[in-house]
Amino acid sequence: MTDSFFPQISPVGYEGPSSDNPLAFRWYDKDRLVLGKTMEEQLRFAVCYWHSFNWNGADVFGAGTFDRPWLDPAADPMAAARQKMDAAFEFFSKLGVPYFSFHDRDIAPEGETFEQSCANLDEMVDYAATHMERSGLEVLWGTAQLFFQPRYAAGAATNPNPDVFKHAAAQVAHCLNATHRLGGQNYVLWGGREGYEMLLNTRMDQELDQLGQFLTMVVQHKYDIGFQGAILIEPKPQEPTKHQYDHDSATVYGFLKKYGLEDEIKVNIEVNHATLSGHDFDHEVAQAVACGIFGSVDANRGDDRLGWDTDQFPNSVDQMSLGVYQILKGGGFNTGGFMFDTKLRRQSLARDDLFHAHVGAMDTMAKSLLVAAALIEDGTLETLIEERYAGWSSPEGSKLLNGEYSLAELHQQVMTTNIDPAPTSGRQEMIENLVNRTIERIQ
Ligand code: XUL
Ligand code: CO
Repeated sequence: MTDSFFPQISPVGYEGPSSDNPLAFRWYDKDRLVLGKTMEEQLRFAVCYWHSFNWNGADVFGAGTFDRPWLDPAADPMAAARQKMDAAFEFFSKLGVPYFSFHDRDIAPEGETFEQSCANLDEMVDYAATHMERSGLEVLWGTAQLFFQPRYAAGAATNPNPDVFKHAAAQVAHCLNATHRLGGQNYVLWGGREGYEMLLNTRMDQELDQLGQFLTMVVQHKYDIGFQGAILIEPKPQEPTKHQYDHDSATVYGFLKKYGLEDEIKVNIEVNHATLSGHDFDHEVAQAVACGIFGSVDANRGDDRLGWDTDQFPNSVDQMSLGVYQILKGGGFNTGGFMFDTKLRRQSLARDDLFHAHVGAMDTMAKSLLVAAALIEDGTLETLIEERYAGWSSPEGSKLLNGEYSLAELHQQVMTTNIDPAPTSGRQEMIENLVNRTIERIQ
């Protein structure tokens, strides 16, 4: 183990809403009961390894700004990977999150050959296992990084070259094994380049079949090795490619149905990917719940003025509580959780900035949980919905839904009985006021 990377920071504790301590939780009280579970069990927070420890602050216009000694290109790659892991576990433990998530290439460097890359990963998985044993941290999800290396420039599973497909399959097999070995709760596939830059050089039907076959093999492998976690696709409409096949939850559901995978794969919804696809976060959750494929959440937001994936820390209770409300209505998390796929701003280069960012994000999500739970306990929204849809619970409503009428029979019925329904109020402003009052009232 290397020396402390965050020597000035003590473990972050809960001090309540009146605390002025910037490095204390004001809302995240992990043992507080909310709807019958502790906040820790409801929220299932995870920190991501990549933006927090494997990114030096470089962007497309400028060099790295962060102090991350293990990213020094002159360092021995495996020694640097261990130093990075020591710092990461110090951070996870002091912050007090129960989970972390990783890409294979975040925790271990790629070697000269595939075999060497696998050996590096296995060695670092052993090292992670000792850190996890000591700290009690667990893996929310693992994932293979199938988008950085130039071989994946035209996609991984959807590459025009079958050898790239093979390479990606081998990498996923090894990473799924590693995730299994660390007791991961889920395995995620974000199709970083599974899409196209231009249609004129793309055989779309072929690429979709490749992706369907690839995912079928991933599911088969999960059963072969006895992995108990969920397989999740992370929808995103574009960036880095012009168009990505896993556009949003509805598109993913249609794709899963086409390849017979709808009972095997769920979605990992990212808040800003929802925004980029033209939806609200709560819409994406409700859509996934409606299709029975809700899995987990990447809780990072975008910026209203910027059209790309800024991966900012969530800081709006107004926005997040609506998403958490849909999650709770859908029964809450099972294997999923709130993962911070979040990036510091490039100028946030003090070591404690990483703590300030996560403390604020966890408090935002914790307060959003309290708001969503209060809306459920209050029951007004559910009552309004019951009343709004009451007609569908009547015998006539059931007959309609069960297909007991034909279009011609309904034509005849409306003609003879002159059904002439009047519109009723949707109560939108009243409902918006109720949400605002609930946010004000929370303590
Ligand atoms: C990219 C993104 C990824 C996935 C994991 O937009 O969200 O970090 O979460 O590959
Ligand atoms: Co993500």
